[in-house]
Amino acid sequence: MTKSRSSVMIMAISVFFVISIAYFVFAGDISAQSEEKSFVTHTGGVIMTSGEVLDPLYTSATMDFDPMEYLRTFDYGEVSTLPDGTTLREYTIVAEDDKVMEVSPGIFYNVWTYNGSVPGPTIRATEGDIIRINFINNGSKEHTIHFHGIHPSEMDGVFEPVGGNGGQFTYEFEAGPVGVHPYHCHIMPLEEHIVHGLYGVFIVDPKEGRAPADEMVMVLNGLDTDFDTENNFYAANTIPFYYQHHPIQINAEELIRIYVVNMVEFDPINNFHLHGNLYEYYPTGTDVVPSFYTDMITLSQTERGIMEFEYQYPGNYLFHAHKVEFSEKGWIGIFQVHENEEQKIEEVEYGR
Ligand SMILES: [Cu+2]
Repeated sequence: MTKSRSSVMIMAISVFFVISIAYFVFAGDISAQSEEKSFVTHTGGVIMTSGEVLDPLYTSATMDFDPMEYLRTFDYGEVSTLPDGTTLREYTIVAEDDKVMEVSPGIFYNVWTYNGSVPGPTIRATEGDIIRINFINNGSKEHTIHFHGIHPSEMDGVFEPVGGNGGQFTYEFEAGPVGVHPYHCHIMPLEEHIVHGLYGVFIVDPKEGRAPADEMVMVLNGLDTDFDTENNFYAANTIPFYYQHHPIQINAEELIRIYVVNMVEFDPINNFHLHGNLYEYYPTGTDVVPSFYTDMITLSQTERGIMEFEYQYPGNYLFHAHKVEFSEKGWIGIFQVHENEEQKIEEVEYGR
């Protein structure tokens, strides 16, 4: 009895020592997984991982594109006044097609970019302003910028391909009509040039403006990371699940305005469902009076509009594609609604 008990003890102690030694011997290898490593992509490029392959949560420090910054950034251009008093807004947009981005842990994707990001900058002007885009193509292929909206044929970015390695073209036109419009490359094969990321948002504000609001831009996009003309990931603003891991902070009793543009290719539809609320919807944003009050819109390719809503109750609310496959592959986010402090003060004073 005593003998077998002591042999069990000896065995237990031995096992403990073996595990401890194994830990000290192999611990270096385990921690090495979170260090930077070089990777060979399917196209033969050698790149470094961010070292975040064990952590699916992204932060702006570990990637080139910050969806939280993109969300509320509007580019009004270099502003000057023409002799006739018209406002001129000048932009420089550089296209490139050799960047690689880690779009999901361990998934590297060759992005084609306007000004180094997908989507490109959100260009914003007031109806009647003159837009001048100095376009430089530093890519290896021909690219253009095709704006949706009203402009002359030669400014349409279709029949004037701009050559790579420094080709230039100046697009100039009057901003209009009022609304939210996409812009994208229009070189064939079009699908390829769009899916890799050459697109962005162009907002034309009405001269009288819209009501003050917490404004944001959401581009609904898909990522075909294995080039089989089917999307493997979906997102609002490029990084799958980003706004679920990093909820968008908003206030209750405050007007929220979202400029939403669907740039998903391959799948015929996309949609936008909001939880715990409904929104006023302005298709294409061309009117200042909403067309519907709903919690669900369906959008085909480049279909877009403006959503407006206010939350009544604080808390966390999902927004996502109700095409559930898309939300399960990344197109999902959370609004974290905070109590509006001003509103709270008014409520305390009320009834005294
Ligand atoms: Cu292109």
